[in-house]
Order: sequence, then structure tokens, then C-alpha cells
Amino acid sequence: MAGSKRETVKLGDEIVERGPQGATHQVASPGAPVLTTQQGLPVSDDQNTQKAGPRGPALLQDLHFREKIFHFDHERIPERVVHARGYGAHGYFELTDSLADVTRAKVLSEVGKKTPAFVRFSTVAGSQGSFDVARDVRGFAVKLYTDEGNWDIVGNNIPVFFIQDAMKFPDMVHAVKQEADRGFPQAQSAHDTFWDFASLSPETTHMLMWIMSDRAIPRSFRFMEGFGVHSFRLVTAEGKSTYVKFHWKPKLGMQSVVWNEAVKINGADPDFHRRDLWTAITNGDFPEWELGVQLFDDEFADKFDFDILDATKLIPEELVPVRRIGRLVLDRMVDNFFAETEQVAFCTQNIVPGVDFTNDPLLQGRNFSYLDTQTKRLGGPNFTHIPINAPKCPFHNFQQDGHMAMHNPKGRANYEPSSLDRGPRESPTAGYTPFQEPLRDATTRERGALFADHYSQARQFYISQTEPEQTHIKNAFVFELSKVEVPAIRERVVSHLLNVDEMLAQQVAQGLRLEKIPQAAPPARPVVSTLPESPALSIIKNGPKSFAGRKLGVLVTDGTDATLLSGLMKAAADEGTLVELVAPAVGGVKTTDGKLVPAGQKIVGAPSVLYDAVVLLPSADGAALLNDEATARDFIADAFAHAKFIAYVKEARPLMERAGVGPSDMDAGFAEIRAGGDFAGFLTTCRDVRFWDREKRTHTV
Ligand code: HDD
Repeated sequence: MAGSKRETVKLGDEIVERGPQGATHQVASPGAPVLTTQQGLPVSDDQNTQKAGPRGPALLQDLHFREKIFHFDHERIPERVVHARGYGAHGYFELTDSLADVTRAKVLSEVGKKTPAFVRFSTVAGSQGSFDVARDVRGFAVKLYTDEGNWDIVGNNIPVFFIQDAMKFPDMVHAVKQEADRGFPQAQSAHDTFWDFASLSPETTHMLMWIMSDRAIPRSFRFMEGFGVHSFRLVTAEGKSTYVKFHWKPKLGMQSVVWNEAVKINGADPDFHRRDLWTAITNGDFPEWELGVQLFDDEFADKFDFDILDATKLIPEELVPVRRIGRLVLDRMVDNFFAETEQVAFCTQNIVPGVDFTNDPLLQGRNFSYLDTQTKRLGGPNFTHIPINAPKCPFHNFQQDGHMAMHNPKGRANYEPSSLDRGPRESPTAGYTPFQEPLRDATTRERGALFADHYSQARQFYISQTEPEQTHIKNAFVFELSKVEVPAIRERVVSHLLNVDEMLAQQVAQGLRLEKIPQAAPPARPVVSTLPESPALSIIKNGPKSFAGRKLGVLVTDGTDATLLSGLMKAAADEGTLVELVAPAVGGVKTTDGKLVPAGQKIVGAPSVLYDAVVLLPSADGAALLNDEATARDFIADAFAHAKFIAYVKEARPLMERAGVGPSDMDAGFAEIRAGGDFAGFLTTCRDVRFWDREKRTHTV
């Protein structure tokens, strides 16, 4: 057949096979599989449709073409209505401290046991193809494949939520997503409808403080906390309940980017967070979190200033310490993104015996929504048959049929009780029994009285931040509200902020140039202004203890000092820091020892926003070559503006001046590296992540 004739040709340094139509293939290795249709029919030609003659019309009888295009046409499934953009990885959970005294859940009782896990991180508002570093909450959804069934902790990187009652979820999501008429903005809360809804819903105030903080622009999934958000219950075999809040604490400490960086990262690398997780795991640098629990009883719940059923409130760690009971390690990327990350179906209703729900009205609404949405998204009730969703423990039931049924009951009796086959039976002892909570009240749509306090914890969050963090919150409000077109909405937000912190409200009003400060919104309950600072709420106070897992961007040119470069590589390896060489060409640079050192990036594609700190190691000639390269100047100017630590050799100084960083700008965030340079000292300084004092000089409006 004409279509299958092949000849061998040389392409670059490779020998390849070329078909008559010009497409080239690697030379087939012996025993390589033959391409087939989905029915297993071997394919002779995958390049050309069947036609009536070489120039003739295509023939409908081409079954291979029809099957291929039909399948392609059906490749997409509905994206998640929220959390559409996400990234998942496999790993395990290992219990280090038993909770057997408060729960019958085996996964929380057997110390040392490793339970397989799958985690999906996500942004909330953006579509699947949006960018990673949006200002947004991050989803932190964990599926634990326990011996007693799948347990999903479907949480976020922020411990509180926008709303108190699931009834408001569709409104809140409609408001934050693209506006209904114009279909934009994408993956942003900085627009009228979001702030309109938020400013008319004072219960959002606490969450607004969090999403205007740097928590909403994490440096990486690896550097953020996770929270189960709601109060759940742990229950013993005897039916005794203890309330619990779940926390995931990152081993690497917390770290965020700054807003101007986020804006630029999204252009330079929209997959910044995905790439980070992929790189870390494929390099064997497995990210890890500790599972922490806050345990408390009814007596605490009754005395607490807030309702523990209200998901807009948290329990300060200083009041109920977080007990660390296990570790979650992510050590394997998926084999196929669609099969696993896209098809994974988290459901808050997936719990195990010994874990139970509370009457939190947000949680109870979620328990309906997740199952429902998977049916739509994954096409039917058998989404649990997809390998990523199937339990890893034995499971038996009489549910049958439906689209794509993969696990089908065997035998005659597909029901119980039955006397015909010895099928699965219920177990009053092993089975899940709901916590027996007495029901007291008459049917109502009211909320608990304490739910009406919307400002006290918002204030507590704000006063717990360091000065740079407070400035970032203020700047974020000003940025977002400056994108809001309706002045009344801007004023309404300020009227709520007056109940949080008067100075903050004034600064935001000033940043927006409001002519007069509006009146404070009347609080539905008096604001408790005596809540003490909670250091656990600050990122900077809980930052890294080392520079491990972070990335250095090193500007090199021909003539870069080979000894300095190898000293830097060694110091970075000792600290566990990744190094990426940024050069005029990706092929690399010739260092002083005459060797060609390959680069990781060409300067035009590697702005310094992609790195946690930078090192400028050009030769004098190399620096002169870059003098008129705008991206090289931006590299330095941005590193300076983003308060990064900068190490440099004296040869870099003219280029630094050209970038607007002269001798009078050199602060303690700079380190000059001389012959035999001390990179270890520089990397120790980098543990502080940024030289925050500089920000006051670089961001003045
Ligand atoms: Fe939700 C997805 C987290 C409230 C309805 N939610 C979803 C995901 C996360 C969260 C992490 C993505 C899971 C994945 O990676 O597949 N959601 C939360 C948290 C909430 C919350 C922490 C408040 C504490 N969610 C919430 C409410 C409702 C939903 C109140 C509806 C009443 N959420 C959904 C959903 C999604 C979802 C529509 C979309 C895709 C999916 O479930 O699988 O059912």
C-alpha cells in the first residue's frame, strides 16, 4: 500500500523512518506494539484518510478515521463548576500519634500505618486553562484510601469560608466568576460583582481579610497550610464524640509571593505552581505536611465566643493547640492527568467509621453538592468505578448497572436479605453509624445567634499580622477596589473595614482617594475588640527555617568565574536549594575554565519573579553585552523591587546601575561575592526569604 511505504533518512543526528507523505517516525524497536483501533484492529496508515484517488473526496467507509475523530470530538467533560484548575499527586499518610482514645477510626489509631493518599490542589474561580498564581483561595483536597473506605478531607488553604450557609454558595460563586454578560474577568475577584456581593454580605468580612492577605498568593502548593475548615467529630466505639478541626502544616514552612510578582509570574509561567510540584516530586524532593488536630468538647464549644458550627470562624491555635498526629507525603506524580487529576471525585460525605459531621450548615449543604456534581461531571453514578475513585479496600454491594458499570455483582441474588447466595451482609459493629445527636428545635431558617458576629475575628486576623503583611492587605484591598467601577461598592467595603480596624479602613479609603470616609456598617452583634493577637495566623511568623526547596536564579555569561559557580552549586546543594542558570542563550556559557555549562533558561524567558533569590555572576564583558538587554535589566530591577536577596560580583555593578540599582540602593539585602565567595552565608540570609525593609522604598503609591 502506498501509505505504508517507509524509507530511512537522517534528521539531525538521528536516523528516522519517513513515510511517503513526509511524516517521520522513530525507527520502531523490535516488539514495539502495533497501533490499533479501540476495537483492537491493527492500523496500516495513521497519516491519511481513505479517498477515492489521491486527490479524490474522502470516503465515509474509513472506519479508522471515523473512530478517531468521533473519539476526539468527545474528549472533554464538564470542568468543575468551581476549583476547575487543579493539580494532583499521589502519596501516603502515616500516623505518628494514635487518637484511639477519641476515635474508632483505624486510620487514626494504628501508629506507623501508611495509608495511600491522593491530593488535588486548586484555585477556585478560574477555568481549567487559567493561570496558577491568581489571587484566590487554594483547594487542598485529600483522599485517604483507608482500610475502612475512602475518607475525603476536602479543604482549603484558608481555615474560614466566605459564607455560613450552603444556600448562598451559588450566589457567591456566580459573583466571583466571570460576569454573566461580558464573560470576564478570568480568575479574578477584582471586579464589581464579587465586591458587590461581598459588601452586601458582612459574613464574608473575615474571609476577605484572608484572601486579601498573602495567603491567597502562595509561592507554591508545598509552602501552604491546609485546613478541613469545619468542625467535625471524632467518635469512639462507645459513641462518645469529640469535636475536631483538621490542619495540614507544611514541613517547609509557609511562603508567599508578592502581588507585583504574581502579576508577572502569570505571564512568564502560567503553570508556576504545577511546574513547582512536578519538579519537586520528580526530583525526589517529596513535599510533606503534618496532620494536626484541634480537639475540643462541648464545654469548650459552649464557652467559646463564637459558634463552632460557623465556618466563617476559626479556633485560635493559642486557645486549642494543634496536636500533630501524622504526616502526609506526596511522592508520585500521576501517570495520566485526565484519568487521575481530572477524574478524581472528592466528596465531603466520604468519611470512615469514627469520623462524623456536625450541624455546620455549610458542611451539610456540601454533603449534597459533591455527590451530585460528580454525577454530572463524570457522567453517571458509576464514577466510583474509575480507578482513582475506587476504594483500595474490599467493597461489596448490590448497586448495579448504569453507564460504564465496571464492577458488577456476581451470582443470582443481587439483593439482600436473600437465601440463595451467600452475599455481603451489613455489620452493626464494623459499619458506620451516625453520631446520635439529640434534635431539639423546631424547623426554622434562622441561624444561631453567634453567627451574627462578622468582624471580631477579622480584626484578630489583622492585628496578628506583621507590618509588611498588614501593608499587603491594605494594598490588596486598594488594588481590587480600584478595579471596581461603581463607587458605592468601594465605599461599602470601607464601611465594613471600619469595624475591623479603623487605620486599615482609612488607609484603604486614602488609597482609593475617597472624598470622605463613610460611616461604619452597623454590626449585627457588638464587635469583640479584645481578642488577642494570634501569631499562628501570620505567614512571616511561620516562615521557613531553611532555604531548602527554594530556587535561586543565577545570571551567567561567557567568562563567568568557574570557581565561584562551583562554590555556589555546592553551597546550594548543602542547603537543599535548587539552582537555575539564566544565560543569554539556553545552550549555555563558557566559564573561565573553558567548559561549556548548559543553561536552564534564556534570559528573555526567565524573569527574576520565577526565583526566590538571585545571584548575578556575569563576567565584565558579559555584563556589558547585557547592558542593552531590557530583560536583563528587568531581572535585576524586579529582584530589587520584590525585596529579594541579591548576591553579585563586582563585574555586575555597571549592569545593576543600568537597571536602576545604584550604590545608594544597596541595603543589607545585598551581598557582594568576592574571590572564594561565601555562598553558604548568603543562603543562610536567604532563609528569611525577603528583605522586607526595602519594600517601603520600592512601593510608595
Ligand atoms: Fe466546595 C469542589 C473546598 C464549600 C460545592 N470544594 C471543591 C474542591 C475543594 C472544595 C478543595 C475541589 C475538589 C477537587 O479538587 O476536586 N468547598 C471547599 C471548602 C468549602 C467549600 C473548603 C467550605 C468550607 N463547596 C462548598 C459549598 C458547596 C461546594 C458550600 C455547595 C453547596 N465544591 C462544590 C462542588 C465542587 C466543589 C460544586 C465542584 C467540583 C467538585 O465539587 O467536585 O460540589
